Amino acid sequence: MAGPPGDDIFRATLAAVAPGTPFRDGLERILRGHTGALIVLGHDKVVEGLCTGGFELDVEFSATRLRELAKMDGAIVLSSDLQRIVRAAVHLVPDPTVPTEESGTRHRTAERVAKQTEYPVISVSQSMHIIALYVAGRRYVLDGSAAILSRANQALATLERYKLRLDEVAGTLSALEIEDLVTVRDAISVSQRLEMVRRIADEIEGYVVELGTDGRLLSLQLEELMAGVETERELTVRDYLPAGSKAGSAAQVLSELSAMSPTDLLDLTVLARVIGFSGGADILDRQISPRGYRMLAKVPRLPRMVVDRLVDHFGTLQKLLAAGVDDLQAVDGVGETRARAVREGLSRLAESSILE
Ligand code: 3AT
Ligand code: 3AT
Ligand code: MN
Repeated sequence: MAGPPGDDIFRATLAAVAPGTPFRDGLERILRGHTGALIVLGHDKVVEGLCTGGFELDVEFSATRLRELAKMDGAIVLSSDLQRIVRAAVHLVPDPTVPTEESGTRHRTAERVAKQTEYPVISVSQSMHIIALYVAGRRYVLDGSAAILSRANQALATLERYKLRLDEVAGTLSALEIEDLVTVRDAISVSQRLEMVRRIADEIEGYVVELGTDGRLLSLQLEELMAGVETERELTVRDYLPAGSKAGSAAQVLSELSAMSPTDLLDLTVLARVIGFSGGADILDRQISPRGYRMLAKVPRLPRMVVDRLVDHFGTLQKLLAAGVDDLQAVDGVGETRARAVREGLSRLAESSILE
């Protein structure tokens, strides 16, 4: 999923130090023992060039070893796969011109080494009693699971609210699609809500990573709320992407949607342009017709490839709704049984949508 550069390494590091990992166990031991630590999560020539003093170890990583070695002054250097402790009691000498906003020598060193080597660096502060992670240009304090869970549960409540609203606008869109009364506003409102849901879910995904073994329940709840959302996000764009638009392919539009600023995302006119609609102030009131991807995806047991072929053949949802079993069979991969299933599926969807 799209995100700022460095997001991948940030999340990967959070996962490596999440509750339930030996690494986190070691950090908690250091915190409880009231010693500090400075740990470099990777080793190469650049790191080696910053190391003076201390001693070479090259032993297998373990939580207790980490804690014992942290009792000494200096830094601990781990192998890049985090499986081995390469050096300990090292005095790190990073380039002093690398900017840092920290004050204590440990934290200044941590920030500089992270920037200079591009490996994540962890500091455990003896005086402030916190674990901080320096990675991809940012400083991130690792909280306890209780604090993260309370933030995560707030985000989950927001997701539930957003999801309810999404279900409302998506239901309205389905009803309008059946009657062929869709305007640009109706269609992109659904895309907007889908994107908002995706963003908050992505935030929760970050908490799941950070929580490690303490995030299992949260992960299940997230999965349940997000079932089918990603597909719907794609199909809505494919249904309405203007033919030959400058906006590019559906995949391009989707990645642009995820890159929009929160303010732009709230502005339906801006959103309409991103999806490829052009025109003046009345752009939102223009009538449009869906191709039928989103509706066909609701027909049970219809393979994606067949959905694509049906849309290629008929072109619009209205033509699909008007097609008889014989017409449907003209499409590759659609025999009589499947044609009946499509016919019945669409009729059922039409009835239930109008009743809403
Ligand atoms: P002690 O015998 O423990 O006092 P030490 O040589 O073991 O001395 P530490 O690594 O424990 O030294 O560092 C103690 C403090 O000295 C930490 C920091 O506040 C200060 N310090 C160390 N090196 C520098 C430096 N280059 N610039 C400023 N302060 C420094
Ligand atoms: P605390 O919040 O007190 O833990 P600090 O940033 O105030 O951290 P200090 O100056 O008190 O840091 O130094 C504490 C220890 O940090 C001393 C030494 O063991 C380690 N340390 C500091 N600078 C370096 C360095 N350049 N290389 C390796 N270890 C260092
Ligand atoms: Mn200090």
